[in-house]
Amino acid sequence: MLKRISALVLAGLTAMSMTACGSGGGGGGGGGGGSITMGFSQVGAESGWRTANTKSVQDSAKTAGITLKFSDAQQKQENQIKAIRSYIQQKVDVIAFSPVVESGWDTVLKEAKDAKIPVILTDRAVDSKDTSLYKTFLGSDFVEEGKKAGQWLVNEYKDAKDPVNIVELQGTTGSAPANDRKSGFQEVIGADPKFKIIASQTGDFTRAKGKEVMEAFLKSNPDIDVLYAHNDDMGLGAIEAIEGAGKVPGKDIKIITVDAVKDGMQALADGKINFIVECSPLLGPQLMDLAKKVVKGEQVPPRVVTEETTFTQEQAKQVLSSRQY
Ligand code: GYE
Repeated sequence: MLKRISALVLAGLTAMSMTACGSGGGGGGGGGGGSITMGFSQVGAESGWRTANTKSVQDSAKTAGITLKFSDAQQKQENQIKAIRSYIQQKVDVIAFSPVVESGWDTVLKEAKDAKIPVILTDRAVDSKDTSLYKTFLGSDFVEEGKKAGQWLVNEYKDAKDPVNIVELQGTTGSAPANDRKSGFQEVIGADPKFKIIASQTGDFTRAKGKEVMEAFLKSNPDIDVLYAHNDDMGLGAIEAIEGAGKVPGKDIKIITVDAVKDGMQALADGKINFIVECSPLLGPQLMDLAKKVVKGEQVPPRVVTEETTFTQEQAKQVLSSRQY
């Protein structure tokens, strides 16, 4: 008798969880009893931005009651592909990921689509022609960020007649933020031939690589006026290299970075960085809202752009104490 009752209860529960997951066209089975399971493949832990982003995703999943399966790809696409395949196998309800590079995703995204598991891109974009492979893309407009960096420079040097020698520390090769921050910046400064990018190389978005590459730049280019670093961490590494070479960051070499994480903002307030373009890592709450909607089968906008600002040294001093990340 007892056995029969528990068998019935079990059957009932299974049916419940199947309807709960089946209703959204999700994988089904991942989150029982109506709760959602999200598989999230993170890029890595390369920067202060990334750490804040991971925390935002984990905290907001908890708040939203979403079960999170999290994996760190250590900046390797093959690890992300493996993680996504394992989420497909585990039949999670929704997959979210931040693609380390833009290209090479069609096959695995097709596998998710065939398994009827909705995919959300967060933070970085893919270059897939078939936009039906994902439901939406939540994140910053990186071209716009590059343009803002360029506009500050154009304004700063508006009266200068001499050439302005710029070195650029690019983000991870092939990543959307590296591609777009470069092209947005170039578009703006390209209008005036006095702006010259005399060296440009990847620093992989890390402090250590930023320092190493800046040391090499300093050795081969005695006359650097400006450093444009695609994130704060590379800029902070470069500051160490500049100081090591006996120059004053922010004065001898003007520095523009992107992100506005606490350490970057501190260096800006201290006068070592001249201008920071904000890129918000706090994508978690919006990501969870979008996940709930796509699992329910609701329509979501194909692109959700994060709102962002810029900071001068004076502005950094004012907001530093209230910075969340
Ligand atoms: O700017 C950088 C991080 O994809 C926007 O990745 C993100 C970038 C961010 O490593 O610090």
